[in-house]
Amino acid sequence: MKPFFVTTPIYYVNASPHLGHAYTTIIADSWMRFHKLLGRDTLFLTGTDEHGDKIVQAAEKQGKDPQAFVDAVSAQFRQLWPHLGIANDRFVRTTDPEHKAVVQAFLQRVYDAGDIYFGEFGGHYCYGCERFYTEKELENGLCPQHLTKPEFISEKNYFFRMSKYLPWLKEYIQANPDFIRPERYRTETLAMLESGALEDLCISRPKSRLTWGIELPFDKDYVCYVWFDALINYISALGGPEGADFQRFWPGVEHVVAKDILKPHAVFWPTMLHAAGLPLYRHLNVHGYWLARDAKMSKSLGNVVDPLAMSEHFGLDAFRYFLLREMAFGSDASFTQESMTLRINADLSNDLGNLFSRVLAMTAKYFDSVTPASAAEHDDDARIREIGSEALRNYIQLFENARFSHALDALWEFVRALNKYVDTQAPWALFKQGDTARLGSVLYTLLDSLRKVARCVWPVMPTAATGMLEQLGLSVPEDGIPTQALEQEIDMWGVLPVGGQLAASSNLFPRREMPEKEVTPKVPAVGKEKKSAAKASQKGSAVGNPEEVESVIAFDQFTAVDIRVGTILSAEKHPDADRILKFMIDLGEEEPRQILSGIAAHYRPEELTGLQVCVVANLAPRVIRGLASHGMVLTAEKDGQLTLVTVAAAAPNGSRIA
Ligand code: ME8
Repeated sequence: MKPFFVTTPIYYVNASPHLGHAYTTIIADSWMRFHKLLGRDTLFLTGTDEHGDKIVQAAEKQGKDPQAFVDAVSAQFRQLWPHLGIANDRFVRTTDPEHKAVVQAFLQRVYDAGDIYFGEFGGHYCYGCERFYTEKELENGLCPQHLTKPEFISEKNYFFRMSKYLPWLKEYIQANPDFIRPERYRTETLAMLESGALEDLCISRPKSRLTWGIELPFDKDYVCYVWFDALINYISALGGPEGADFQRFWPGVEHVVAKDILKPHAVFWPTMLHAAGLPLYRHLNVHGYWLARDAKMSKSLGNVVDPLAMSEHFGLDAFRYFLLREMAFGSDASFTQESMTLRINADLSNDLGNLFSRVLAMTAKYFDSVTPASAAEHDDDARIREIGSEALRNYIQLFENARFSHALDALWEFVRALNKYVDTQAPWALFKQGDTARLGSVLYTLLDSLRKVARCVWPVMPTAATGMLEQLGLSVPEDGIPTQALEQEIDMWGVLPVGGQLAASSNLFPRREMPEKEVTPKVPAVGKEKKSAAKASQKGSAVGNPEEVESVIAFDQFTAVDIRVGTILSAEKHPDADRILKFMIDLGEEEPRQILSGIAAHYRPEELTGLQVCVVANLAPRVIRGLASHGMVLTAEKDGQLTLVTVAAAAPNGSRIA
């Protein structure tokens, strides 16, 4: 059986790990564990991406030198993973000397083959993406990722002849339908290739502009472009193309990434590998975004969820299960504590946990917690075994193909059928009738089935699965991996030894209380205040002035709004909307924000440059007539007259208003 090698993206160290990073890494961990259960040799790689402008700026902000800064943040990622049950075999850092050496050898190889050339170039540079965009790739003149206006930079640089390999890549993707999956991302990649927007790739940055990178082996005045450097981590962690691990693991590699980095993985990376004469990865597995408050979870929007806090609150296994089950791999999903509570209570506490504890309790009551023997065969037992075998077959097939949510759902068909089996067989009635033989068969069937379920869920919920197996009186090897491969489990029944001593009860997945509902502030529509106040007074509200009661918000609601001081760097009319001004505002961040405001009738743009204003910084971005707005400038309104809210004395940009 071929070894299985799974990778996550290497995460930027300009921000601390959040739920999005945890999701990809938990997927990779569960997938690795699943392949261990199939009996395969596995390797699981993650790491951190530590070069480039963004990192230098983040370090400067903290007054640290880049190396000290990257050491600290990389350690945060590395230290978090074991707390989330993540058992990566390797952790690669792009500042590792071994990684640098492999990147330089790769560059030299492609350079010697004639696929890197030196040329003058002018392009639209997005500092957020740290890359050049061609005119065609921009959307309304903006970077499609950050919705900001890139800067036009013209300089001499090195280029990778990517365009030479694009026709070959298109053919390869057409000939290998699941190379990029799910399908929608394959289609998106083909559309990119057909659009004609892709050109050669600029792979250097002059040291006059950036020194924090890997020096080009053929020109000491340049460093390597971060993406060219970062993608090579997947082979530098194997010791490079000449390493023994490369021979062993590379052909079976599965990359897991989110859709934000589709292009580098679906276009840059395969063409780079091909140009270096190396075989491609096996699959690119692309998932969607976790959304919070309807926007992609990201540090700049201030809507990130702390994975450690969630796993401590809900329980690690339940948290991992929720992530894999709730998001259909490939689509976006919303993260709320309500949905997590509902899912955990329904699937884990009710369907699985309650079933398991009932079966153990009945075995305790009727057989002193000793596994009973199964007597004569009954059609209902044969039927439940059929359902079980079918569910396991589907589970294995779907999990193997990165359809994690569907796989768990397929397994839960069996769990739900077992619950029905308890109800229809009614062991309590068999006990009353004194039918001990049939009672033993029913409980044996249930216990043996739950053993199967426990084995299947081990990749996702290793601690709970081990707990279940131990409560079933089975000894679990230290690494949790049983000797027979999971496929053999499909049609293998009657494995649980008769006479084993079982636990008398179990509470693996305690029920969760619904969190207090997130209250959305009720903003009364203009003209409605009086009516609602009147309603409140009719009801005889006991607390003070009814008008005040209606307008009260919780302190948390107030602090959820992130208002900051910023300086207007430029202001101009929106080209397609008379009432709107387009500002570039410095909020003390890495780059200025573009914010639109409907005050063109009240101010002339030229009088606003340099003014300090108050900005709601964590509002989800909106596109107004083709231009994006990343926040809202506060204004005061009286009788239709708008006045910008400003500060009484100069304050540092980014100061929080509270
Ligand atoms: O892009 N939902 O690093 P990065 C789901 N260094 N997944 C999310 C997410 C969200 N809201 N936010 C982040 C980089 N992720 C490069 C990668 S690889 C050679 C270089 C996850 O720190 C998801 O896996 O921005 C996404 O692709 C990755 O974090 C981006 O991490």
